[in-house]
Amino acid sequence: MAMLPNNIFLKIIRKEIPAKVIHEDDLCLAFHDVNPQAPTHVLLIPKKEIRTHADLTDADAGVMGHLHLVAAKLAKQLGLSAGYRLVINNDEQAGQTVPHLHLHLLGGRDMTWPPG
Ligand code: DGP
Repeated sequence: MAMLPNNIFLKIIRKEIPAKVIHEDDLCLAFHDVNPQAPTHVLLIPKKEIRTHADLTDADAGVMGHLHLVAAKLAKQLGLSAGYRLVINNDEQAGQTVPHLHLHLLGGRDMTWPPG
């Protein structure tokens, strides 16, 4: 892990900076977003270094499926029975600010569509 770049999520994976972690396993980590956009706003990240959604390869099918299953379990645990939204911002034009692939799990309020 020592050779990995120092983006903020890699530091969280390496426990170099704190986060409110609510799930961790061999493949992923989930923690509360520091700047929540909904009453519940959790980020799910693969431990594997993947910069953007567009960088996914066939080898990542398992970890991406796993992230979705964990998101569904966490949504239940967090009481989001009325609904929730999963968002992946891919690269600059979509608003990705941290260069490590992440799922936003948002819930606890009504949401509009289309998104802004
Ligand atoms: P995105 O814009 O899709 O790249 O989302 C990045 C999210 O990461 C954004 O909602 C704020 C969150 N974030 C940035 N830095 C930190 C941090 O140090 N800790 C936590 N918990 N969240 C962070």
